[in-house]
Amino acid sequence: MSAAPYDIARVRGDFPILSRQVNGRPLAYLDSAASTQRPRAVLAAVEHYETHVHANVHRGVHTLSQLATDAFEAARERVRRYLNAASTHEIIFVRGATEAINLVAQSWGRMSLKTGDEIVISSLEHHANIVPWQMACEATGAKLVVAPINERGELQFEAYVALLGPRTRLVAMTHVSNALGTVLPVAQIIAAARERGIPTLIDGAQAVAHEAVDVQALGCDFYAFSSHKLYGPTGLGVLYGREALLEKMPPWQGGGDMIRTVSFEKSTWNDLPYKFEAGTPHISGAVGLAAAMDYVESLGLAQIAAHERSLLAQATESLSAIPGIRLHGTAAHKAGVLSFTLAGVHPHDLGTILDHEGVAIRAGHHCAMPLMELLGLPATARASFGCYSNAQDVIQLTEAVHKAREVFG
Ligand code: C6P
Repeated sequence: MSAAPYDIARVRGDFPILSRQVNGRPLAYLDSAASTQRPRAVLAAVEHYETHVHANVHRGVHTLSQLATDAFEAARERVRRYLNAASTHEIIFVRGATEAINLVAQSWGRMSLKTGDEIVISSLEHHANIVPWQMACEATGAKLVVAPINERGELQFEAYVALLGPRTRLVAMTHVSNALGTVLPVAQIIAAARERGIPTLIDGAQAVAHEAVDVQALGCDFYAFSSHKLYGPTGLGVLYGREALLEKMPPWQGGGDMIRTVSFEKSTWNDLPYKFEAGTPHISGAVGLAAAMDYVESLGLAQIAAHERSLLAQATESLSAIPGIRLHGTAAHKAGVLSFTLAGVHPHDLGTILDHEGVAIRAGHHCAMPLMELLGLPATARASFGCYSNAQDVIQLTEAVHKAREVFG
């Protein structure tokens, strides 16, 4: 971890896109929870790979194929180190957090679930950690059980524990809420499940870029995330799975690379992790993700988190001072996500006006429709921070919200 002071000007200089203008205004990019921007180091690693190395992996005997395979497998080892997984057998490359969760729901779910079984999720979940379980429930007769939150958007821990019973087969919860920014106490959530012999899946899509994750210390069975929310390329994600569990699970997609032998009568499966990686993978994506992990660790995850916390405090204070603003999600432990509404202005209109001012936020239900319904909101506006966000972004956001009030006032 870096001990150097956090040099935000230098960090911003690493991200070429931040120097562009949008609608004639400097870009204030406050949509990192949807997708982060990429630093030069990631762009360069992908370009180098594509320019000098690319071939298909695991298949050819020729030099480039071997170099590409080496690069891809080195990226897997980089991910293992980032998560402190015990083995590269536990690191499966997928298309994103969504596909990682679908893999578990389809493979583990079909193997393990039967009528009357229960899967415990929380009210804070993204659709990616709801719908795959609903599909698995439909196929098996299991049912979804939802742990409640309080008015601040925090998990009601005692109520969660009370839901764990002899029918609970899995706890699947988010690490950080994308809509409210709540950081869930995942270590305690996992511990409570483990005490009862219940496996756990953590959706880390909004966590991996903001705090160090150690899957062995956490003790979870599965951990899912997307590269593009960690300053890496789109179209790539990771499923961490505990080896003993992955060994038992059947493959979920068939094709090249995931087999050992194929005949017209029967096929047999490859070893981990390839059993779950059918077809040609996103090789340059993995190379880019490895570079992104190097980059993030060179800044220091603790330093990034502290920087984002100070921006969250600044934005919370300056937005709260605007008449008609309501903040949604006021958990004691929050990541750099600020959801808000402005009286008399639909969040989509707010987003459009902010865009005219060069401020990129997200407006909508944030793929968390059940949560929005619980909060009695059709949508919110959401500003979210990354390692490159700065105080000027927050000032530009605040001024743009004032302008929206004038327009609609
Ligand atoms: N949230 C957001 O703007 P994918 O699309 O597979 O990369 O990630 C899905 C996903 C899963 N879990 C959580 C907690 C998420 O936040 C997301 C993606 C984006 O909030 C796009 S909806």
